Amino acid sequence: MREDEIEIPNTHPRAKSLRIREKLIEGFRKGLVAYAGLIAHGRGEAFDYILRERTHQFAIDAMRAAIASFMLAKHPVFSVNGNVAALVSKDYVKLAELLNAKLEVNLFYRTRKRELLIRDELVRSGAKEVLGVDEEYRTEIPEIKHLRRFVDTRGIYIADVVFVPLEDGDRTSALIKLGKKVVTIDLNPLSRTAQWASITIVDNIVRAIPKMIEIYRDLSKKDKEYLLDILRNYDNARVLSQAMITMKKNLEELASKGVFIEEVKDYLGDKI
Ligand code: PTJ
Repeated sequence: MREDEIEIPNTHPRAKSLRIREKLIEGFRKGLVAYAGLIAHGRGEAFDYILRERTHQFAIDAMRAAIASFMLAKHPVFSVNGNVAALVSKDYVKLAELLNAKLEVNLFYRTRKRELLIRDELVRSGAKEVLGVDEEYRTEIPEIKHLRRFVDTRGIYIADVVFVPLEDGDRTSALIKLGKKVVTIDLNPLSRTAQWASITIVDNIVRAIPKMIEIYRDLSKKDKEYLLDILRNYDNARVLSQAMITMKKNLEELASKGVFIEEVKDYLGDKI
């Protein structure tokens, strides 16, 4: 057990969220997660709170469009960063395998050490091949200014559909400008990535990836026309609007009650 690790009793009202946080801290301790990854997680938690930590219909619609896109793609690639490796490594590898997608380590705060640690984590999670770590296949996307411009010639470089969960805005817009389809997961519908992406899944990655595996199992029984139909009817701007409206509604509902946590109400009794 880590020196600062806490035991989270099942009865703790926020046990689920605390366990996810512990996973990320553990990933940080192992060297997978960047310092900024901890900050990014906190931002995600805040938005998830407003979503009441549930997967909403708008996220499911986006997941269906994402799976349809990956199934129809010629070169689907799943990008992996520190947070993704720490939180959902096993399911992410599994989903990539089901969809015949390549896995590529691609870091914002790139160090050789983290690249290799993340590759090892993916291999431990069942990955047979991990791109993005082999200098021989490294090339640059000049449209991207920071370290994420280095991509694998067998991966993101030739990809037609790229999965970049928990991503920064610059690379998303650059990939879009290069004509690639970009799928993201981002709890913040206002982020530049969420706004630029072709398909934005506004949900916690921890809930979204297992749900996407479930959706794949359903869509794998459908024909090509059915998948194309999902994409013809998909509108990312509508999905983003629905996410923001849901957040607004949740806040309005909670605000109308003032104190909404039952325990607090019980404690304060007639003082409120
Ligand atoms: O591992 P690296 O070096 O590639 O760096 C990864 C981070 C995440 C640090 C880097 O990509 C970064 O700085 O990202 P941003 O710009 O902070 O964006 C991350 C987005 O993910 C934010 O909009 C968060 O709200 C969102 N987010 C954080 N945790 C989750 C999440 N979305 C879904 N599920 C989460 N668990």
